[in-house]
Amino acid sequence: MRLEQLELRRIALDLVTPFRTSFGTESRRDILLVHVITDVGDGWGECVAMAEPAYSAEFVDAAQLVLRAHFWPALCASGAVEPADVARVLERYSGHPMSKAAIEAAVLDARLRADDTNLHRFFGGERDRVPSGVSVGIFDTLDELLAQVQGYVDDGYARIKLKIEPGWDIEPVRLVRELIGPEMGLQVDANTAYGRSDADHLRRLDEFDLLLIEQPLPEEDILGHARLAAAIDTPICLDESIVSLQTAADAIELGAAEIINIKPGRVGGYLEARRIHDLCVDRGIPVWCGGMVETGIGRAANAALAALNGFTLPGDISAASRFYRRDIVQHPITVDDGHVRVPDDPGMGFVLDLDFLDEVTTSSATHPA
Ligand code: SMG
Ligand code: MG
Repeated sequence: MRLEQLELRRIALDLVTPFRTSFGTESRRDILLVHVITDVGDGWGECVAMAEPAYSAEFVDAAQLVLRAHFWPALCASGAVEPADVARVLERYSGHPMSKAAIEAAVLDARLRADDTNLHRFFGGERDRVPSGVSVGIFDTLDELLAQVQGYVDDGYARIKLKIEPGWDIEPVRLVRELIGPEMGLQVDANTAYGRSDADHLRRLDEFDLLLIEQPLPEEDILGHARLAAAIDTPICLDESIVSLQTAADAIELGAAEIINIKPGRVGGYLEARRIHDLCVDRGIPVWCGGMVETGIGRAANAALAALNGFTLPGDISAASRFYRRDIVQHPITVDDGHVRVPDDPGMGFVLDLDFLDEVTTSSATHPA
C-alpha cells in the first residue's frame, strides 16, 4: 500500500489510582498514537513509550521525534509498504523498538481493515478468551495493598502480580499469599530493582509458591539472571532484557529465561512478538503477554496475540477499568470469570470512540508522505 499521511497524536488520560513501581509513580499517562493514512484506508497504533526513560531508554517525546524525522521519511522513500516491510526498512536504525512497533501496528491495522479481517484471525490463535491477570503497584502501607488485592480478587482476576523492590518484597508477598490462599496464581515483578548479591534474599520468596519472579536484575545482566535461576527455585522470567528474537534465543540458551514476558512494544512489533512466541514454543519455554498500561488500542491487539497456544500463563491484560475511567475504544476490555474476550472488532481489534478521543487529545501533528 502507498503511505499518504502520518498523524502523530498525543492524548492525556488520568489513571484511576497512581501506579507505583520500583522505577517511579505514574498518575496520568501521556500517550502517543500513530495514525497512518494509506491508499487502502487508515490505521492506528499505540506507542507504549512512557513519559520518562525509566522502564526503558525510550520516552514519548523521543518517540514522536524519531517517528517524524527518521522512520516516516524512510518508510515513504521505500515505496509501497506492507506490514512485514516496516521492520526491514527500519532495521538500520538502532533501538527505538516501541516507536517501530507503533508504526508497524498502524500499517498492520490499515492492511487488516482493508482486507476485512483482524489480528486474531491473522495470527490464527485458537482461543477466543484468555485468562486475565492484574498487575498491582507498590503502596505506602500493607493495609492499602491488601485492600487493593482483595478488590481484584473480587473482580475475578485469574492471577495477581505484585510489584516488588528492596524493602517491599517478603512481607507483602507473605501477606498477599495468606489473603488469596494457596491456589491462586501469584507472581512478582522487580523491574530491575535487585543486584547479583541479592540471591540469598530473593531465595526467601521460594516458600510462597510463586509462578515466577520477573526481571529481578538490570536489563543487560543476562549472566546474573542465569546464575540466579540456578540459585533459587522460583522460575526467572525476563521482561526488560528481551528486546528481540535474538536476545530471547540467547537468554533461553544461557539458562537466564525460564519463562518470557512478551511485550510487542519492547521487541519492535507484533510480528517479532509472534516469532518470539514460536521460538519459545519450540524451546518449551512458557510465555505470557505483558502490559504497558495500554488503552483499548494496544490491549485489543495484546489479547489477539495472547490467544496463541504458547501463551500458557495469564497475561497482564486486565480490564480497561483497572487503569482508566473511560477508554478511547467503543468496546473496552472487560473481565468475566477471570477471562478477557479476544475482540472480534476489525483491524488490530478495536473501534475508536472518536468523540472521546478528540476530547482527550492534547496535540496532533500531520506529516505528508
Ligand atoms: O499494563 O497492566 C498493565 C501493567 C503491567 O506491570 C505492568 N507493566 O514491567 O511489566 C512491567 C510493567 C511495565 C509498565 S509499568 C509503568
Ligand atoms: Mg515487567
